[in-house]
Amino acid sequence: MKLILHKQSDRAGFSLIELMIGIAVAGLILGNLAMVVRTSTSAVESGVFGSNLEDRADRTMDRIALALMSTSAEKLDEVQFAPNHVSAIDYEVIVDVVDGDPFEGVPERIEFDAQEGRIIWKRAPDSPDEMQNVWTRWVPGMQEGETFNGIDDNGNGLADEEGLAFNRDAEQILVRLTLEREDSKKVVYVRSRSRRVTCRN
Ligand SMILES: [Ca+2]
Ligand SMILES: [Ca+2]
Repeated sequence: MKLILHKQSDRAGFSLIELMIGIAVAGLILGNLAMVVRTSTSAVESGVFGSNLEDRADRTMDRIALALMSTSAEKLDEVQFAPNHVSAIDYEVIVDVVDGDPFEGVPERIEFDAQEGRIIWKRAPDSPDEMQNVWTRWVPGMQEGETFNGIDDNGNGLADEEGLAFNRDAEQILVRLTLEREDSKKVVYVRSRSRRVTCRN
């Protein structure tokens, strides 16, 4: 009987140590788990942030391309061949063709507002009837990989091109767009798009 009691006492002491080890191990596991959850949440957030910026770059490029597709390249004299480029474009959408001659609508303009980092679309620009719409924000002063030094740093044939840049190639217009945005943790995301747009004849 004595032996049995002694064994029970030993067993009780061992259980306490086991419990303490168990608590410590559980604490470690929970701590690691919390770290994993935090890391994955942060990865998901940064993934979402990056893909939102990509969507915005795609949508803005689609709108620019759609507008330029509806105009005639003959009217886009101000858009020059590389290495020259412009950051605003004036055009008129062809709304109809009468006896073979295009009938153009109201003048429109797509321009880069460098001060605010925005792309602005204007209908009837510089007139009392002017209407405008901001197509996107977060456009940096210069294209991705470009710095203001008189040379073509990013190797795209244009020197010191702005966040929105147009240049001409035969009857096509080359559009280049960079978006840049900082998240709450000061991580900078950059997304760039370029497209060759064929204008209507
Ligand atoms: Ca360049
Ligand atoms: Ca440069």
